[in-house]
Amino acid sequence: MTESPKHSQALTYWIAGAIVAAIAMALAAPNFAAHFEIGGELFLRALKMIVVPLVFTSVMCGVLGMGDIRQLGRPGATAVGYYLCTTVLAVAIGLVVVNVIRPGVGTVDPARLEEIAASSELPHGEAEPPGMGVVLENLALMLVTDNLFQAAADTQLLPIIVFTIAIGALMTTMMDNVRTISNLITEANELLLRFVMALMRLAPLGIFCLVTARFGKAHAEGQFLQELQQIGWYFAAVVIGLAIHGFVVLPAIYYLITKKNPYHYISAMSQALLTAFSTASSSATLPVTLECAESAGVSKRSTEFVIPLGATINMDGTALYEAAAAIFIAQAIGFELSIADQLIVAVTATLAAIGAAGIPEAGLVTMLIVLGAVGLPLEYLGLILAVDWLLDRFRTAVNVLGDSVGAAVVGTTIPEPAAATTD
Ligand code: DAS
Repeated sequence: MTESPKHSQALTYWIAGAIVAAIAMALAAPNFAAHFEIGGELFLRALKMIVVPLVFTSVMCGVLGMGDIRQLGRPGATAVGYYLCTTVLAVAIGLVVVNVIRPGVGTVDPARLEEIAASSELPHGEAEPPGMGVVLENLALMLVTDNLFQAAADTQLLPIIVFTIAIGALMTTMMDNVRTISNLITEANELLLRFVMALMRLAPLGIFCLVTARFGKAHAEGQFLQELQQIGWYFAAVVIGLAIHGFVVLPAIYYLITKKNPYHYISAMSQALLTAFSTASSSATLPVTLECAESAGVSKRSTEFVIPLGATINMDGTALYEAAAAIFIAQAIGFELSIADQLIVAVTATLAAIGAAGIPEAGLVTMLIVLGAVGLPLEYLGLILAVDWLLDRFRTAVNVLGDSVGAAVVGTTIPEPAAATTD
């Protein structure tokens, strides 16, 4: 399913223009911007509403498209290997950037620290590290749900994907008996992608409302710019790290594997990246990511399988941010972290990012695991709250870019289906 490149490019320009106009409106009339909240919420809900059925039909089509589940081994291993490598690289970039720039050293006023600690509702004092075993156990439990309908209601995509792969694998062993179901799922997938294309025609308006309302709210509160004076170097360090990963590391991996121009691919994914920035949600952006990756020529059998999985467990931007933020907090409160501590931060940031949901500010929640793992007092999470809503948008865009590059990389391991014979 692909749109005309010309139409798609025009839509991308409209979306980019809508974001610029929205930020201008939010700065010019922050209180008036609040009126657009309902429009943004309606667009966000329309995107979210189809995520669960689209993930089910896409992953199922991806598995059935392999023909034989044993065909899934190589792409599956490539996907997992790619996810781990890029997430570890992202964490390493986060650690290096924040240790070089040292944004927390001597920059935060001690009185401000006391104020943050006093106002925090989080448990005070050194957190009891949850232990690697507990973290791994919780990740394992995320793979299987005890109630599929509850998982769907809560948009818990990982157990839905695991269930779909299991059922799809079973179906590939009895295709003659399930041909009708298979055709039904394929047609439903086409229908849902058609819905996404129709919904994206409203994207400029929906994204304008979303961004205007959120930026207007931040500007009206006045806290963002005030905080930025205190922790501007932290904000800059994370954005620099995300830019290195998003515009250097991921394109390099894309080029090394596909031998194609990575920046053409990033341009083809721009609607998904702009949607990710506007919604701050990988899950809500998932329908657009699927549509853009297919339009960009990535094998459908790869996009259907890799992008939903990636949107759930592959979050490079979040991993980079969690590692950098933990080191920043330690610097700001004068908490000495040894090399061993920083390695623990690296490992837990990788695992915490895998466990983070594709929803707004999910990384802030799983950040507690990283802080707890090295005994950092949780109450100082308040140091980074005021700017997190904007950093979240940048890291979500990097998460989506990482998923998109992953689909292209895995696509090189999936043989194209044999062309239908015409005789
Ligand atoms: N907003 C999350 C996402 O949707 C990322 C994060 O919170 O770190 O990917």
